[in-house]
Amino acid sequence: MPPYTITYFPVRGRCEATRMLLADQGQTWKEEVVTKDMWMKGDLKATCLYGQLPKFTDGDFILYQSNAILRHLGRQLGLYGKDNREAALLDIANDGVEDLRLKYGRLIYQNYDQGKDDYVKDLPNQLKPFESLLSQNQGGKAFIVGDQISFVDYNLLDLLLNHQVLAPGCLDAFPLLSAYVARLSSRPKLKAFLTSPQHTDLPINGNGKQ
Ligand code: GTB
Repeated sequence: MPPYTITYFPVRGRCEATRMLLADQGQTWKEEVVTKDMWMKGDLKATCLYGQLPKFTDGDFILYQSNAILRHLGRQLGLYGKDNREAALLDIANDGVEDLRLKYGRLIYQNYDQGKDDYVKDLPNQLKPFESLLSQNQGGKAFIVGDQISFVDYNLLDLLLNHQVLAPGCLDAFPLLSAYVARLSSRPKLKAFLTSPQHTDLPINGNGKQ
C-alpha cells in the first residue's frame, strides 16, 4: 500500500503539481476521486478542515492546503533546497506561483469570457518575475533555485503548462522559461507521467474552461 493518498475532484487543479512531484520522485500514491455529486452531499466537506479539497494523507497524517502538501513532501523527500537560504528563496518563488495561480483561478472560475483578453495581455508582466528568478540561478540553466529540483519546480511547471494551454505561445518571449519547461518535462519519470492517461485524460479545471 502506498503511504500517500490524494482525495480530490477529478481534475488536475490544485493537485497536479503534487502528482508530478510524486511521479518524478518515483513514489506511488492512491487517488480517492470525489465527484461533484458526492461532494454536494456535504458529509466529506463537513470533515475537511477548511471545507475544501485537496485532502492528502501520508500514512495516518492528514494534511489540507495544496501548498502545505507540497512543502511537506518537499521536506520529506529532500526537495526544499540545500540550506535555509535556498529554502527562503524557494518560499519566495512558491508564494509568487501561488499569487499567479489565484489570478488564474479567478479568471477560469469567475471571469473567463470577459476577462481572458486582458489577462493574456497582462501575462508577460506576470511571467517576467519567473524569468528573472531563473536568470539569477546559473544563467537559467538549472532549476528555479539551486542545483537540485524542488517542490516549487513542480508547482511552477504545472502553472506554466496550464498557461501554455490558455495562451499558446505565451512563453515565446521568455527563452529561459521556455527551455525550463522543455527541460523539466523531458525528465524521464515526469515525461512518462505527463504523457500518461492519468494526466492527459484529466481536465485542468472543474468547469471545462482552460
Ligand atoms: N487554499 C486551498 C488549497 O490550496 O488547497 C484552496 C482549495 C480549493 O480552492 N478547493 C476547491 C474546493 O474544495 C477545489 S479547487 N471547492 C469546493 C468547495 O469549496 O466547496 C478548484 C476546483 C473547483 C471545482 C472543481 N470541480 O467542480 O470539479 C474542481 C476544482
